[in-house]
Amino acid sequence: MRLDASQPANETAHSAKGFRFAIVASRWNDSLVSRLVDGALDALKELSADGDAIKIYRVPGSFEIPLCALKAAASGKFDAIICLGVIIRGDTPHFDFIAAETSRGISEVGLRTGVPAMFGVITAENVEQANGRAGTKHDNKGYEAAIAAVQLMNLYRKEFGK
Ligand code: RBF
Repeated sequence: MRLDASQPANETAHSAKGFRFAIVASRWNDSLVSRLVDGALDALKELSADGDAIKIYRVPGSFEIPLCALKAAASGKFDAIICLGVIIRGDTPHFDFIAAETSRGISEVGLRTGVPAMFGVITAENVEQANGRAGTKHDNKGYEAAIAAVQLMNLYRKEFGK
């Protein structure tokens, strides 16, 4: 399924207005991660997020994303946490450990705090593959993660009041 800012699944226009966002992004593979951050910012702007509603936290690598995301979620300052990173397999077995812990940790943030934590971490075999997922709009996992965050927050607010 493709996530589209202009045509949400339930045909109600989703807005980011009034919601507060933390973006937690890793510095490892910085040139690619910065494109994910830009993609997320573009999406939030398109969905009318307030100018001062977005805070960006940079952490060393993807492995460090979950703890920073947990602290941001637990602070009560944000309605959603958008986690962005790039993990490239290359030829190291570290890939599997880092990728598994990062995804498990991000999932745990949402379940522990009730604050949606979006998985915008690219796990790729090589730089070319990662490049293709850090393009523009729907070819950018940061853009897609931000759209998904706004859809979720609107869903939760409508159905559960928060
Ligand atoms: N962090 C990433 O975000 N992406 C990577 O592709 C990545 N590859 C790594 C490969 C090795 C061999 C090591 C030791 C670390 C790597 N890291 C990577 C950094 C990791 O997420 C973390 O910041 C460091 O291990 C410090 O805890």
